[in-house]
Amino acid sequence: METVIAGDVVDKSNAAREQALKADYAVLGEQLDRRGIAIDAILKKVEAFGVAIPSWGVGTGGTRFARFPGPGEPRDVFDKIEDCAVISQLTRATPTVSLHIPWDKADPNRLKQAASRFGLGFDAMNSNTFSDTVGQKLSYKFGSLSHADAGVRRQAVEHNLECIEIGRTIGSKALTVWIGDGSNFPGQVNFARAFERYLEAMKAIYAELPQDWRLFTEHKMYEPAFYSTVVQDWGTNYIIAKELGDKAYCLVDLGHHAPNVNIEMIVSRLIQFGKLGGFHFNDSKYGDDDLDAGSIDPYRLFLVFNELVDAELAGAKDFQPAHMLDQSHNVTDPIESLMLSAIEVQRAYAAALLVDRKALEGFQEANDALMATQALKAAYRTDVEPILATARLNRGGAIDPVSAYRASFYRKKVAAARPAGAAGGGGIV
Ligand code: LRH
Ligand code: MN
Ligand code: MN
Repeated sequence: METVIAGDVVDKSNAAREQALKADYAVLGEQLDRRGIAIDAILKKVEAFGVAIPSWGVGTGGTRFARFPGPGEPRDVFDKIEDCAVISQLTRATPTVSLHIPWDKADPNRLKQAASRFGLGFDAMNSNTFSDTVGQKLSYKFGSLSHADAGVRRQAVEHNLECIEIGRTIGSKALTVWIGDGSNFPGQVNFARAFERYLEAMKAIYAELPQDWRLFTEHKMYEPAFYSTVVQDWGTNYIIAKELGDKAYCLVDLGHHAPNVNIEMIVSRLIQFGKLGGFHFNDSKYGDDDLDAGSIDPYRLFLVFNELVDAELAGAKDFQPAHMLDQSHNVTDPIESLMLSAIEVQRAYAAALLVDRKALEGFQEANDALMATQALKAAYRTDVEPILATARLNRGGAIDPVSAYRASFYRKKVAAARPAGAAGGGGIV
């Protein structure tokens, strides 16, 4: 397997940190032991944990107002895969890439080859019927899968089938459908009819889904439509998954809800009824901000993972959520941001594994609200960094991925080969 960052750069970076890490791991091990937790068991679970990198995340994003390209941005999907390989090599937490079509359209066999060179696989395929591409016959300006015109709907269905076809060749096992369909004015669309048309179109896509695939539908409250959106919330999303069938699940993008919505509770409901498909992890303060995971509200991320671990330990039915990031980086090097985001997601998982669930249940039964919430806080407050860093080290990654990355001068090197401003795909969504 090929690596992008020279082995001696990682080794040198690790050598300077390994002794301190060993000591920190031993101290944490002792602390956890006193709480009846075997640190090595947690380490094993963390080592097995993975989150997918969105191909569109490795380029500099932008806002509605401007995009400020950074040096050495990926020119095409093959450069994006190489950047993802860097993230994977240093964090050992991101074994897969999630592609977006047509942004990442290329010969599927070449895509597969490019990824397997670095030991990478592919997570869910993403279709795009929220923007028009060059040469496209009909426009999505007024919608796609719910469009009033059957011809547009057919075109959008065909596009999704093409995504499945590409995915089949490259070894993906899921399709994520997010549409921008909706309206900007009261009266612009008939809510029920638009949803009916959407369901009919989705049924046509579902009918072509391979046996071992899953279909994820992603809800979002608003944007680009600012009055109404066809798939606006988890309730509508649940209806969709129920209407379509057993292979259909809901995808939760953390940034797609109204402010203050209790997302961890949505997660719990979807798990309980066997319809949680996966996540787009990111963070936000106001809307779909696509900020780095855990950068604004790390406790919320922990609470989401508290639900996931609860389900994992309880052996919940049909429970194999896809973990994916979905972020846009405007002021940081996307590789650095994505490495730290993957680690934040892993951190939330590790901390959630430390919750004393038996004690928590006892406090809940006894209506001891204070102690119940402290049971969560005790886990959340534990600094699990020595576990995360040891997991990286054991698997050949970097104890401190950002330092190793900076020491490699990767960005400077690729900037010489990748001309400025040539980046494609991944805009303001
Ligand atoms: C929509 C979204 C969806 C898209 C991605 C680029 O806001 O979250 O997942 O595919 O952004
Ligand atoms: Mn998303
Ligand atoms: Mn989004």
